[in-house]
Amino acid sequence: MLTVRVRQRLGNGAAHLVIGGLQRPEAVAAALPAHSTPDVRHARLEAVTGAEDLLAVLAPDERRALAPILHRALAAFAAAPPDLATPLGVLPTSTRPLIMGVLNVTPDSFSDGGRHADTDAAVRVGHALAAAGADLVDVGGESTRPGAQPVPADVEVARVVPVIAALAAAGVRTSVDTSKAAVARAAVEAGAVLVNDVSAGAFDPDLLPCVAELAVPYVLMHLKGTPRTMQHDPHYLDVVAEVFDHLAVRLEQLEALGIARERVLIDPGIGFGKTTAHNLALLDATRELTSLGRPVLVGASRKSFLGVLTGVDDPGDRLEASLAVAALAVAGGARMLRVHDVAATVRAVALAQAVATARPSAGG
Ligand code: PMM
Repeated sequence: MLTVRVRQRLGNGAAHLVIGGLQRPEAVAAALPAHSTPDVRHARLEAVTGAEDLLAVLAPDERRALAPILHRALAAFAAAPPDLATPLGVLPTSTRPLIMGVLNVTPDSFSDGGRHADTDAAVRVGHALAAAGADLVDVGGESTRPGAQPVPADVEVARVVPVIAALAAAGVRTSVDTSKAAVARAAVEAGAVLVNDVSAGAFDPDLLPCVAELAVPYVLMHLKGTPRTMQHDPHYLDVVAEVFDHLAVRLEQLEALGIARERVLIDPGIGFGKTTAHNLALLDATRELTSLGRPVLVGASRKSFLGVLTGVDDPGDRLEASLAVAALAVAGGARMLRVHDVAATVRAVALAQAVATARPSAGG
């Protein structure tokens, strides 16, 4: 499949582009003028060129196929993405970065007491996240930490549905963090307005058809492997190119399954089958992901690479690093942040967003 990643737009109408899926990238590189500095790496063409100059050197069929993808990517790059419609009103992704507060309803997060006590405690935390400024409370009943074992669907439903129902009844907007169709369905029926799936539909073949039917927004995240094995020596030839192309291909597949692009957020999957170097390369490329024309979600809060970089073992003590990464992601164009420390992130993001929009031409 043809993919277009914009790395940078230059003032003279040219852009630094990476094109995947060309039939003969070397021949295209040879046909471009030297000042385009064309290069082919891992079968992808990289060049600094105007759109028309690039299209002019392609064979007619490939030109026709690439033109709409290229023009869409150039228009979308660094531009404000559209808002997202949900059953509980619009998520204003066009105007500001949104905050998704993390609410893990797993035994290790709410250890003592019976089921009812767990639910009450989780609902209280959900209210606190919303009061602190979370636009969405992301409720998950299965740990996706490295090494985590899967949980049966009925157990996951029993954990998340009462919490989502109670929060929704109180007017708190929730998403469900699940890769299972049965859980997604029960959660949306209980009031969740978005399905956040770390597997890109790879763990349960029924999930994507279910999301198409439920017609709610969907987070499409990149993950290499499974949570149980993903941190066993992850390897990429070019992590940014591979994550980007994976998301581009999956967006097409989603559309074919009836999940409109307009409903999808994309997420590079920080920490999911990635080393510290991979995570940093992806964070640095946040703006490039905007070429796909969808709001970018970044979930880096408290993750272990922040501990590696700062020498902080306890995830609860990684606040400063989490805030720094949130601010950098917003500066790079991220439009949703999945975080544990909502109040502090809201303040950090307000500052980052003020800088990002200070210049009238900054594009929101
Ligand atoms: N990270 C975790 C869980 N769910 N969902 C999305 N979309 N993106 C993420 O980065 C993400 C996620 C794992 O983090 P946790 O164990 O701190 O909840």
